[in-house]
Amino acid sequence: MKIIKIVAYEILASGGYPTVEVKVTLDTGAVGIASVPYGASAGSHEATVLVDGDTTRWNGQGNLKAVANILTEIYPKIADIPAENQIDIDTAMIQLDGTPNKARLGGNAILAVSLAVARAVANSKQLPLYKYLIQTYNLTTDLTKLPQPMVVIIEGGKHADETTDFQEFCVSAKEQGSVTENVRKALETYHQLKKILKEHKLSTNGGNEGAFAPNGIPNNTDPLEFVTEAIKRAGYTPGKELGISIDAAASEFFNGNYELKLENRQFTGEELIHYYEEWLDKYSFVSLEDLLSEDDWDNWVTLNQILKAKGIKHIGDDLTVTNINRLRKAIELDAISGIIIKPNQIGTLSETIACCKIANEHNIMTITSHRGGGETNDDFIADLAVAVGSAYVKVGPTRGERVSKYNRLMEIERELRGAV
Ligand code: 2PG
Ligand code: MG
Repeated sequence: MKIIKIVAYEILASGGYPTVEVKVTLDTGAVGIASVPYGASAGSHEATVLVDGDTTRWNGQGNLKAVANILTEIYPKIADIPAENQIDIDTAMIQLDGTPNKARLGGNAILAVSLAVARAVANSKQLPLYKYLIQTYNLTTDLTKLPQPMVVIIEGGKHADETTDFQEFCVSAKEQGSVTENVRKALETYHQLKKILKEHKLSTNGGNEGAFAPNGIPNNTDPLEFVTEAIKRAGYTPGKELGISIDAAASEFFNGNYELKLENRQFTGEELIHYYEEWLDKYSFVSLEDLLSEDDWDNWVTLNQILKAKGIKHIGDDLTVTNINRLRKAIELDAISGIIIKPNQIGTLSETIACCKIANEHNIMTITSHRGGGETNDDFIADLAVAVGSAYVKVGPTRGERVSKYNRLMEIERELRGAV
């Protein structure tokens, strides 16, 4: 299959700034369209989101340079590579960029092309995207176990103003079972949470990811009480059907020390670990993500031993940034038991899947995740999560660009179970 046309342009992401969308046409007539998100609390080791810096438009956040790079540099470079040779296409783009973090052409430019090519070929072969990914990357995924919902229901940090220092409190499915049923249980919990927040005279306004961002909350621990209570009021038992996950996004409140502004407290890494330890037997945790800053390796290792003993998954996000080198280091040090997967942290589909493969080989749980800064309605990550066998998909509970991911996951479940 040959790529005969690539069109690239800016579209609007959920954060109100542009992002890149790409439309690839093959000589078979098949078309693939993909767009890429951007983070609000992006780690410093992530691939670059190339923005224009031209303050006369979009406050400098335009994506015209990335678009131009696709049309003038990337397309000519990959035009003669067969479209089904996804790894070759991704490798060619990585080499063309020539920087370690895709700073020259932009991770946004490269990833949009990478995903759109994959989708075009899947369409051409008339395969569901997840099946095409499984085939292309020789994945040995057990499709009887689908990724389960990890639903962000309270958000703070960089995702909302005047609320918690920690970025996300999630309700996570604990049982394998049906994705559709588990999405329902998690969302029933979300609706109960609204009532509980109101009872506590807290606002139920939404944050970036469509979760509640309660203004005026006095500390970072109350959300754990509220989510526990919401699970119960929805008719479930914390730790049985549903559990709690946190993403502290600690790099965002680390400035040499860890500063919890809401509580007016400063901690060293060791002190912060003690702060967290007090929670561990009190709440039904499934996983804890980025409780420490992105380069605080020693404390990550200490915390991993503590969480391992409690059977709680310890998840790297800004620590690992979907990067095989950082994942390998984390595995060697025994710093994590799970990893967040976000294609735009690394910038090509092939590198993303390589990272998932290494994680799977080392028994590191994968959680495929949306982005908090600006998402699009593209539901690629749902197919990706299914293809690589992620344990969870982490997405917000409301807003079209979030629910599109759960809807695709449920559609895949219906397809696989023969209900469509
Ligand atoms: C995270 C993500 C998504 P952001 O830290 O896990 O929830 O946030 O995209 O802002 O980095
Ligand atoms: Mg995170």
